Order: sequence, then structure tokens, then C-alpha cells
Amino acid sequence: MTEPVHTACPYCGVGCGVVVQPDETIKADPLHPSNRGRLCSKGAALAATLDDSTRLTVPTVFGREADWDDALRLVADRFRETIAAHGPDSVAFYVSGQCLTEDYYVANKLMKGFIGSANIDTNSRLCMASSVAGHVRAFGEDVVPGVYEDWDEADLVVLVGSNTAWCHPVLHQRLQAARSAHGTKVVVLDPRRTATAETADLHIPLAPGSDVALFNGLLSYLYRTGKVDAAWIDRHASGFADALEAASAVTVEDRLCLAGEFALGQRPVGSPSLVAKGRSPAGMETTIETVAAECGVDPEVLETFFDMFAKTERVMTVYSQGVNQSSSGTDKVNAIVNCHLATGRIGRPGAGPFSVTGQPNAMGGREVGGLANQLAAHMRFGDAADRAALRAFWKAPALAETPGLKAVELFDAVLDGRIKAIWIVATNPAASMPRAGRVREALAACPFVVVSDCWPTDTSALAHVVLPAAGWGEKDGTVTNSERRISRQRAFRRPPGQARPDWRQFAEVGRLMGWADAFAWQTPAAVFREHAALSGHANDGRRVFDISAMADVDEAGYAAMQPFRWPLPAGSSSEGGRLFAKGGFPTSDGRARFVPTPYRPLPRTGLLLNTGRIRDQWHTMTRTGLSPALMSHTPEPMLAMHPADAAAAGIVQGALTRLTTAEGNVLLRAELRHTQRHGEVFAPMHWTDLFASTGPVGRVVSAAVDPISGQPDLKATAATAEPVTVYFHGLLLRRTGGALSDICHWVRVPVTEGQMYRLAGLRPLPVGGELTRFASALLDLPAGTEWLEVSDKRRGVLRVAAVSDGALEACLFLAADASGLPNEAALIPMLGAPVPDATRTKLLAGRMYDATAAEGPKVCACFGVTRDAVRHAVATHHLASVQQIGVLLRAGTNCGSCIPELEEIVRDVRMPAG
Ligand SMILES: Nc1nc2c(c(=O)[nH]1)N[C@H]1C(S)=C(S)[C@@H](COP(=O)(O)OP(=O)(O)OC[C@H]3O[C@@H](n4cnc5c(=O)[nH]c(N)nc54)[C@H](O)[C@@H]3O)O[C@H]1N2
Ligand SMILES: Nc1nc2c(c(=O)[nH]1)N[C@H]1C(S)=C(S)[C@@H](COP(=O)(O)OP(=O)(O)OC[C@H]3O[C@@H](n4cnc5c(=O)[nH]c(N)nc54)[C@H](O)[C@@H]3O)O[C@H]1N2
Ligand code: SF4
Ligand SMILES: [Mo]
Repeated sequence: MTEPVHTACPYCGVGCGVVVQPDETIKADPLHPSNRGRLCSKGAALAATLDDSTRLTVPTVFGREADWDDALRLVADRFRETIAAHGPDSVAFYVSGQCLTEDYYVANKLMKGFIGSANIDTNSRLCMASSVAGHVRAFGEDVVPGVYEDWDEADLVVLVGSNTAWCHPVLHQRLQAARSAHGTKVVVLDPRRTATAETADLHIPLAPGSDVALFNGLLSYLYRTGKVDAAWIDRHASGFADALEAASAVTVEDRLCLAGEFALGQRPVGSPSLVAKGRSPAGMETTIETVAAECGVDPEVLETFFDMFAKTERVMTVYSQGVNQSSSGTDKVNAIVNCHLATGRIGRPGAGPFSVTGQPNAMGGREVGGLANQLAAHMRFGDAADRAALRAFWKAPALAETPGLKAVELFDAVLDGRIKAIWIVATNPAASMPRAGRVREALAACPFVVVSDCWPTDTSALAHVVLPAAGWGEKDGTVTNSERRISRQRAFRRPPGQARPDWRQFAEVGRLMGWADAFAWQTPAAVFREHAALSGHANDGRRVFDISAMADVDEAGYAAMQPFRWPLPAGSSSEGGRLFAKGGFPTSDGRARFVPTPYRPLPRTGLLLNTGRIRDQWHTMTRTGLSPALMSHTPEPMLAMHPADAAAAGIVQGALTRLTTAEGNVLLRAELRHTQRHGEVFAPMHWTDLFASTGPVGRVVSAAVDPISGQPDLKATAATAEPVTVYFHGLLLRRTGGALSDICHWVRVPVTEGQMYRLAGLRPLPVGGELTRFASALLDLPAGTEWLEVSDKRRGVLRVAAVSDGALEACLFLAADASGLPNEAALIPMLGAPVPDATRTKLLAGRMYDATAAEGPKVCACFGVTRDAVRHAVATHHLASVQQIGVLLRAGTNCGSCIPELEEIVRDVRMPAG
């Protein structure tokens, strides 16, 4: 590489452009319309993930290295044999919103067009399925009406179940800039007081799962206060009366009562006239108080929000996993959309519902029909004309006629033997699926499991065939972000070893299965051209998704392609913009649909486990877990609990805590926080078997799904928590990585020169020779390494330092209580460094406990500034702003991801006690 390469960040759906310099330093792209020069902590640390040392580089078949031809021939043969013996529905693909559009297109074509089954589903089922279903119900097609400029132009932004400060940081920064420029108001609806809520004008800590009640209440309020735009509804939508009726029944009792008043047949129908004539359906009054009680919030706060929404024309409602990942996720989406349709606030500058996408290509995957219930190019299973058009376009011998199994059902079908061969690509379901233990059982029982990934994972550990995939920076293709903007990802380095792009793997298997012509592409540009042509095929304005203007793009054009927003039909020269302000919905009559969303409260017993993300980790940590800087923000899997719940369970700050659900249990460190509601705990989704002994929290998350979208509710599992007896505490540093055996509880933290493991003994420390064996298993030293030991059995203390070629190779400290362990921050730099005798003695004498070196979690990952250092500086220098912190400590001056936390510290430190 001699010239800078413009590409897109591989993490979240904001879709930021980055520029990679010839020396592989990575900076924000100042010209990319999605980020205009901004980046977050994860984007800023991308270079650290380019280390090849732990990558998968060679295909393996039944644990042995194989060449690509043999591996792919085996895959093709086993799929063909399974289909011949048991039919096309006996095989499946499980793919990912982290596939590029070209990868995704080829996988979907192979399964739905040629194998003849729709058993291809994707991790987008866990992520976007409720938004997809909600969009289809309301608009007729899965379309996000708004654009990023709306974030600049809105006067009110309502963030529902969306921790944008951590999960869509660059959009969050854009919103903060808009607030400074013209005072945009921000309201956050989230049961937790998140970093996002900290920065908002109003935070409504609603009860989990109560969003439908809240937005139903809002619809009813808009109606009562005369804010409904009857003229717009009359022209562009239908079903208002039914939606209003359902919205007006807040509780079960109210619903029963309403059912009596609106006997079937007597319902007010033809919504617009109902509103136009000003008829108020009797008995349908919902009060602020009833809604507030249902949502567990202060009625005054709720009214403030309803009033703000009612009065503000430029209002945008942004939502993500607090909405989608819910057993009422699709209704949550439609309850939100109903309020925007009712006011005609859609597709106008600064106004509309806005589903932010999670993964870099969540949107692209939906364009190619990656979900089991979709066809390619937004065509539908339920439409015979669409099926005929697709069959003809692909010359498909066996186009699937009906939807396939959705993720949770799909893995159930693997477990019960209906599915006998599965190919998993760019996703780690053994960690990220709910009931992950059951998914592991399913994969262990499955006769043939293929996994394509860049790194070893909990899932690849269960595969018969592991295919090394070319990753970010090593492959070419396109991704689509939250605002329908298609950007190029460009290769700037060679894949390590024999790693190959996913689309090539699928295309080769398609050819080997006998469909040489249909899978003959030689370049990703050729795949993209076919995808673009299909989007315009038999379309004539029936489907909004149309990028047929790109159907003839040549290799040079594809190489130079600039980011553009769809729709971009053949003949159009300007990119897509806001949609639906003047109607024109892709339904049979061009009208949007109001959808009645009767409220279904969550069943509640004990604690409710909410799971989600932390600022600096990405999902199952295969990439972000490589960066010590990103690890420093939250180095250990934790369980956030309200102090009162903790006290009731006898759990103290920092206690190792067992969280138990119907699915099993995991061990997490308790973090007592007033930001949690009573009765609700939160755990991050990120840790896996490779990072902690109890593995992913997904093992204990239930798999209740939304009845319409099939998306699992990952935010509400009934749970109990209890403290765990810890017999000893330990700290291990070593050069080698990997999982430890299960002799104690451990959490692995990558550090600059190796790995650090925090240990907790769940059984008493062994004695005598057993103790030596125990220590040696942990140290994992090459034979013959010198090893010095100091032990004080009476105090239950063991200290070991192993030196190789004069440098510290490993060290282990065990103590009866945590205060007997050395300071981590002082120890970490010693790993791999030369250790003079004096230091060794000091180490073993235990004189490494210097409290002044105490570090603690880092708030600014870019400059390694700890939370304590910021608190100290704010207090002693009387700092009043984030800017002042930046001047003194540099924190917050690079990517800006920590700004919400810095603001929180300023507020916290400067707030008078009480
Ligand atoms: N740092 C980081 N950023 C990421 C990712 C990552 O792994 N790490 N992943 C990306 C992906 S794929 C996705 S999908 C997005 C997800 O982005 P977000 O949706 O913002 O992230 P989550 O933490 O999953 O959940 C959001 C919030 O929903 C709240 N919530 C839970 N239950 C309810 C409820 O009943 N009602 C409401 N209103 N809120 C509720 C939770 O408390 C949580 O704060 O992030 C993307 N960005
Ligand atoms: N409890 C709980 N569980 C959740 C969630 C939650 O909030 N709570 N959120 C859900 C959501 S929204 C999502 S999106 C999922 C994410 O869950 P996963 O998709 O399982 O998580 P990732 O770690 O992103 O997995 C992506 C995998 O693809 C690999 N990879 C990266 N690039 C490539 C490539 O180009 N080719 C190939 N073949 N492999 C590649 C990575 O190494 C990694 O192993 O998790 C879901 N699970
Ligand atoms: S906000 Fe951060 S993670 Fe998301 S695309 Fe931009 S740089 Fe990447
Ligand atoms: Mo996601």
C-alpha cells in the first residue's frame, strides 16, 4: 500500500469512514458524510486489531489442517448428501450483519434460490428483526424514512432503549454538536440511567417492557390535545381508530372494559373521519396517571415529555435494542411509528421514527434478504409475482416458496435433528444467542458444522470444518449504514495465511454443488452489479429499495465508488433522501398503516436481568478484546445492581456474585449503582469462554421471542443473585494466553506484553504437592523455566515469579484476601521486562502494594486516563468542564467517547453532598 485507503469502520451501524495510511495508522475520514472527521474509541483503536498472531490462517477439517479445495469439496459434498437424503430443509446457514453485502448476497442466493430452502437466518434476528417487522407492518417495506441530517435539524430527539453515547458514539457526538448549536432537547427512555441518560435533558427510567404502554399513552394524549394531523392521515394512512382504541386500553382491566364497549362491528372504523368529525370514543380516555403507574414513572415527568412531544414539530424518535430485543418488540416499534404517523411527522426535516442499526451491515443484510422470512431485494415470500420475478432473474432451479426457521427455532431444529448440517459465518452464536448452552448442545449434536471466522471462538470450537475468513481491511465490498448509505469497504492489507473472503467461499461451494453459471463471479464488483440489477428488476416503483443506477458500475467505478444513499433507481442522478413526507408508501394503496398495539406487560418475578453493551467492547470481543487500551474501561464482567437489592441479597460492592436463571448460572462482580432501578440488574453481553471461566451471560438469558418478529427478548430474564464464598484471591500474569482449566474462577485481561488473569478460589487452596501442581498449571511455563517461590501457608499467601532470559515470564500471587495482592498497575509493565534481582526480591517480598500507584478503570481509552485521576483533578483544580479536563489531562480530546462520563464526573464531584 503506497496511497491512503478510504474505507469504513467495521463496527457499528453509524458507518463512519476511515482513512488508513500506508503505515496502517487509522484516522477518521473528514470527507465521509456519516462522520465528517469524527471517530469513537473503538474506531480510534482499530489498528490494534490488525495483529495477525491469533488469527485463523488455514482451513481445518475434523481438527486437521486441510487445503481449501479439500475443505470446500467436503462442505459441498456433505450439504449435497444431506439434502439428497433428508431434503433441502435439513440444512441451514446462520450468517451475520457483519458480512459484507456481497458475502450476504451470495449466501442468500445459494440457500434460497438453489438449495431451495429458506433456512438462512442471521444474527440480525437478535438485533433488527422487530424493526424490520414493524417497518413492514407500517410502511409495507423495511425502510428507514429519515437521514442523518435529521439529527442536526431536530428540535427534540427521543432516544428509546438506545445507549447512543456508547453504542452509536459518533451520532451521539453529532447530537451534542446540534445541542450546542441550537439547543436540541434530548429525552432518554431507558430503565437504566446510562451514559446517554446522563447527558439528556430528561431521563425517564421506565419499567422494562413498558414502552408500548408509554407510546400508547402518548398517542392517546396527542389525540386528546388536538395534535393529530387529520388531513395528513386522511390522505396518507389508514387504521387510526383501531390503533387509538388499542392505545387507550392501558391495563388488562381497561382492555376488558373496552372490549365490552366496543363490541365487534360497532368499532369506529375509517379513522380519519373519526378524527375529522372530532368524535371522541367514549370510555377510551387514558390518563397520564394510569400510564405513569403502568410504566412505573412519575406522572409529572411523563406529562412533561408528552407535552414536549406534542408541541415539537421537529421530533425524532430513535430506538434500538431496548425496543427491538423484546417479547413485544414489533409492537414497540409500531407504537412509536403510530405517534409519528398520527402527527404526520415523518420524512420531514428533523422529524420521524429512526431505527438505528447495530452492525456495520445490518441494513445491507436486509437488502439482500438475509433473514429467513425475506427474499432478496425487499421482495416478499407472500407475493407470487415477487417469487416469479426472482426465480426468473436468478434462473433459480428451486426457489424457496415459504419462509425458513428463525434463529431460535433454527438452533432448536439443530438440537432435535431436523437440521443436520449448518454453516455459520461471521457470528458467534455459542456466545451471543440466548440459551447459549442449548446452542452449544445443538452444535455438539449436529452431524456437520462449518464455521467461517477470522479468529477462534466459542463456536469454532464446536465445528467440524473451520474456514479462515479474510477480515476487515483484507477484503472488498460494500456495507449500508443506518441512514441507507452504502459505503465501500476496501482492502489495504493481505489476509494472513490462506484466509479468504466469505463470498468466495460460498461461490465456490455453489459451483461445486453443480451451479457453475449462477456462481461464476470473479470479483465482488460483479456480485454487487447483480445485486443492484436485481433491485431494479420487476420493480417499477413497487419497492423503495432500488439501486439499479449502479447495475452497470465497472471495476474502476466500483473501486472509486463514493458513499451514496438509496434509493438510487436507474436514471436518477441524485442520492436518496428523506422518504414518505408526502406519503407514497410501498403498500397496495400507497397508504401507511396504523397498527393496533395492545399492551402486554412483562411477567415479573424476582430480579430482572437486562443485558447489553459497554463502551469499549464489541460483542464477543474477538477484536476489541485484543486491545489492552479498550480493555481498561471495564476489565471484568460485572453485574450492575441497585444497592438496596444487593443489601437484600447480602451482596457487597465488588463481591463475586452468582446470577441464576432457569437456564443456569454465571459468576459476575457486583457493581452497586444507583443508576439501576430496584429489582433490575444489568450484565454486559461480551465475555466468552475465551475471556472468563463462566463464559458468556448468554448462557443464562432466556429465549422468549416476539411473536411477530421472532426476535428474542435479551433484556428481561427472571433471575436471582447471591454472594459466592471466595476462599482465596489471585493474580496471574503470563506471556501465554488462552483459557485456564476450571480449577478456579478466572477472568483474562490482555495486557501489553501478555495476559493478566484475575483469580478467585471457589474451593480452599490445595496444600503441599497439590499446591505446586496447581501453581504450575496456572503458570503454563516452558519446561526448565526458573521459578522462585515464597509462601506463607499460615496466611494463605503464595508468591511465584518465573524468569526466563532475565525477563519476567510469569508471576502468580495468591492471598486469603484481595488486599494481599500486589497492585496490578505496578505489576503489568514488569511482564516481559528485565527483572533485576532487587526487583525480584521486592516482588516476592510482596512490596508491590504501593497505593499511590493505584490505577483503577480507565475512563479515557485513548490517553489511558483513569477515572480516579479525573476525579482527583476535578476536585483539586476545581475544574468545571470537560474542556478544562482536556487541557489538563488530555482525556476526551481525541475520539470523545468518554465525554459523557467526564461530564458525569464533573457533575458528581462538584455536586454538594445530600
Ligand atoms: N460499544 C459498543 N457499541 C455497539 C455494539 C457493541 O457491541 N459495543 N454493538 C452494536 C450493535 S450490533 C447494536 S445492536 C447496537 C445496540 O445499541 P443499544 O441498543 O444502544 O445497546 P444495548 O446496550 O443493547 O441496549 C440499549 C438499552 O436498552 C435498555 N433497555 C432494556 N430494556 C428496555 C426496555 O424495556 N425499554 C427501554 N426503553 N429500554 C430498555 C438497556 O438498559 C440499554 O441501556 O450497538 C452497536 N454498537
Ligand atoms: N445477552 C445478549 N445477547 C446478545 C445481545 C444482547 O444485547 N444481549 N445482542 C445481540 C445482537 S444485537 C447482536 S448483533 C449479536 C452479535 O453477536 P455475534 O455476531 O455473535 O458477535 P460478534 O462477536 O460480533 O461475532 C462476529 C464474529 O465474526 C467474526 N468476523 C469478523 N469479521 C468477519 C468476516 O469478515 N468474516 C467472517 N467469516 N467472520 C468475521 C468475528 O471474529 C466474530 O467471531 O449479539 C446478540 N446477542
Ligand atoms: S461510531 Fe465508532 S464504532 Fe461506530 S462506525 Fe463510527 S467509529 Fe466505528
Ligand atoms: Mo446488533
